Amino acid sequence: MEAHNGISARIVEEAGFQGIWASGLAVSAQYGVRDNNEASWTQIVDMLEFMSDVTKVPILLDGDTGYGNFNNMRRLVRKLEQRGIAGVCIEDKLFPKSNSFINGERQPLADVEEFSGKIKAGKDSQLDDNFCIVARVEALIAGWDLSEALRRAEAYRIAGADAILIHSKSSRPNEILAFAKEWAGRAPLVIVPTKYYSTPTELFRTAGISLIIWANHMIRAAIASMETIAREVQVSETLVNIEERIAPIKEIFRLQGADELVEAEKRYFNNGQQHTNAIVLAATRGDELHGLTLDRPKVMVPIAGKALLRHVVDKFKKLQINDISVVAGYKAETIDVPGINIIQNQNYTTTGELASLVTAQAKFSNDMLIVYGDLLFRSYILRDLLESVGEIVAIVDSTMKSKSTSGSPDYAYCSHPDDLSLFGQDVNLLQVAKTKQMQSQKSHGRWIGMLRCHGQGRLWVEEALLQLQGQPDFNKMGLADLCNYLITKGKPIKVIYIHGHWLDINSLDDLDLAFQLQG
Ligand code: SPV
Ligand code: MG
Repeated sequence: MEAHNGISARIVEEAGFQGIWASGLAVSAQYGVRDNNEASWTQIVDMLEFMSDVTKVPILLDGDTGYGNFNNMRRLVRKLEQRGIAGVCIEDKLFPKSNSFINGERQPLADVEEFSGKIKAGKDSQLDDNFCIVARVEALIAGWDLSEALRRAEAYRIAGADAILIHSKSSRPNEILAFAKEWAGRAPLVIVPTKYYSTPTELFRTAGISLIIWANHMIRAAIASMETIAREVQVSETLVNIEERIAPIKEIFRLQGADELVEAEKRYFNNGQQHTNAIVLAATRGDELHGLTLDRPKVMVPIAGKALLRHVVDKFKKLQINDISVVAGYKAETIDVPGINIIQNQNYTTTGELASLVTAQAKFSNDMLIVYGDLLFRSYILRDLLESVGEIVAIVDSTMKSKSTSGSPDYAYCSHPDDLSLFGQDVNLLQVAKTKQMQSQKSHGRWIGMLRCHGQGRLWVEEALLQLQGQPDFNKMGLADLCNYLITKGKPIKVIYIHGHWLDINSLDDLDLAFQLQG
């Protein structure tokens, strides 16, 4: 089957064809030029390289007349072999050739001796024994009779041609069948039934034809489709009528092998680490913001002219975290922040943070951030977290200066207080508790609602969620419960201490503070 570029070659191979015809007509046409050697031979070979890169089946180049004399032929064969092309077909006409279906009978044929020399030169140049040279006999096209066609075919066979392509422009197969009969299997026969297409293929099988080339049908299919679609969109000025009739974008990605690149990135990019993704919990209304959250969730409340969630998402994007999933619940449909993947917790009225986290489980990765959606923070906090080592790492504010009078803060009890003399030592989280503020002085700070799970950390979280889901109060549980469970199971959670520069938004007072922080 004909193909004329990388993607058509891939399509042909996928359809199950055992070989590809790199048609001179079709490759010229996709360049927008005539089939008269207007594209240079190196431009043809460049295209073949793309075709060969994306396929495994043999490609037979329609090499026209070999692009010159025996010397050009030698160089062509070497270049084709270097690009993994299986063979070349050359026709006994003169350079620059014309397509056989345009005034074929007016086209002069090559001198038999000269053309035989070209075949011999090609065969002598090939390094791979399997490389094929097909000699194409144009005698019937140019108005000569069967005996001239046979005389030429025999000369080319003796010169070393691996197969003979006998071409015909008749709408009946008679002259091809007559040739095949006389030829009597002296070498494999190849035909191009473009004009005598109504002949049953079985007839060619019984006549001993070895190979049929469907020579131009991919380019014609593409042209017909492109003409229809182009005209329709131009006239209708809309895509709505054509969308269902054309290949979806994801089909292009599939044919291009986009998935392979994603896999390769995991292996080779970013020191072999997977990219970091973020899961943002944003299902609650934020009752304490009163009228501000009547028709939108807390994360959509504007701060300094921008929805709270947009501040969070911008921080992620600034640090190249582009895979961001937001678990939404209350008024989920009002979340219109670009570049995020929204996951719905349908049961947000009766469930808590861990239930929301479970809805995002398909997005878990070996390097993921889990954060509250109502956090404002300076970028360096996120950067420090991304540079941290440890399976699970939590950010704790040891100053507690940003403590909110509203909400229910998560106080952190750690293995060591924030002490400069400890610099470089590991600090582990021992417990997170929603303590009354009076007692909070005994804690080591506030956990800000930001976790990074890395490597094993993901598995630990998955296991913990599985276990906790079996408990009757699972629907009430929050991230703090997850942390505490992990700690009791002996899974260390490392602590990075910070000193302010963040805020969670729970009340109208927090909004005022938010202006100061962002400002
Ligand atoms: C081609 O496909 O370019 C061919 C076959 O040479 S034909 O157009 O039938 O001559
Ligand atoms: Mg051709």
